[in-house]
Amino acid sequence: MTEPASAAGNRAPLAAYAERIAPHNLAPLWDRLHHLVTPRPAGAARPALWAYDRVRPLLMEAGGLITAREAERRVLVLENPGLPGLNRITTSLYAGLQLVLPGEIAPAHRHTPTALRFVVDGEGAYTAVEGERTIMREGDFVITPNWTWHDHGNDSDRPMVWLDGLDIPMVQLLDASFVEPYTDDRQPAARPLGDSLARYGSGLLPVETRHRGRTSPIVSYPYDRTREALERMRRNEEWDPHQGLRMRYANPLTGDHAMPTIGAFIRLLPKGFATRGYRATDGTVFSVVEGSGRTELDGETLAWKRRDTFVVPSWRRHRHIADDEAVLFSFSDRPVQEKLDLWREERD
Ligand code: 1HN
Repeated sequence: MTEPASAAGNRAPLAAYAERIAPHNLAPLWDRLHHLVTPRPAGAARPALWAYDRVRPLLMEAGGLITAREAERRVLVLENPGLPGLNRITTSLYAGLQLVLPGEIAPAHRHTPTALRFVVDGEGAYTAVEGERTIMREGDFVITPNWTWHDHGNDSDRPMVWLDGLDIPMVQLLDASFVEPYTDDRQPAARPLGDSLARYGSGLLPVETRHRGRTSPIVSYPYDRTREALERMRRNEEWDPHQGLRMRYANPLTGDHAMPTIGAFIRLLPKGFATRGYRATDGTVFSVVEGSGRTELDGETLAWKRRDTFVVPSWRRHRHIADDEAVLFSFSDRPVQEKLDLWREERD
């Protein structure tokens, strides 16, 4: 057998071959293998920070240009600078900052992506999910399970801003996107305020009712309860050198993550605390609830303060340093990676 030309360093016949097979919808894997399966995560997402004091005036300006009703959702998409035009903050997640002005409503609809809201600024607007209204306050974590009717409104006298997190890129990947408008702007209130928290959030569970779906039945995890849980745990000084004190929002029916596709976490870092180097495969979005500090990644520093949003991509080694006592909310695709046996972490 004669040696192929490529062994002698002549790649021209291979290039010609690749061109010739392309019209047949064929491609040589040997040209692509090393990009296709990389030795480590090699996504294009970059670390980035959105300082709230910069974004807020721009969001308010949008408030003068378009109503929540016209926009359907008046949101500034937080687009990762490494993924321009893709509406992604990480490879697998969408995030945006949403503004609802006093007196406005964002009309009811439902869709197959799952959404979380994390309240950044303001108090008194509501989200209604499947007939249950919940009044939103800073630091509250609110869930809209996929294919549930939801609308927002602001009956308070202050603008309300929250961080939206959705699994849209995952739904796109699976090509399973559906959206439907409700027949009315608002859905009727079918349950009293605080109903789901009362039923499912007290360490007790209703025996006779059956909840459907994989998402937590709790619509809102209010910040006062979250903060109290952190405060009580801190008394035992349960500091993990890599995490500070970190807790996970859970589905009380299963103990699993609160949402099947998005994991949400809250963490307390005492003043002056510096976490040790850490990396994991779940690219993570952070919202600063309290305090200030910085996150150091190899070669980059993100300096953050209250209400800022920042992102640490997959497998980027980083450490958080708190200047004051800090509380960080975060979310990622960790539940999906865990279910697929893909999730990894590395601790220095
Ligand atoms: C959506 O329904 C909301 O309900 C927010 O507030 C952001 C981004 C893309 C698609 C649907 C909301 C969204 C969204």
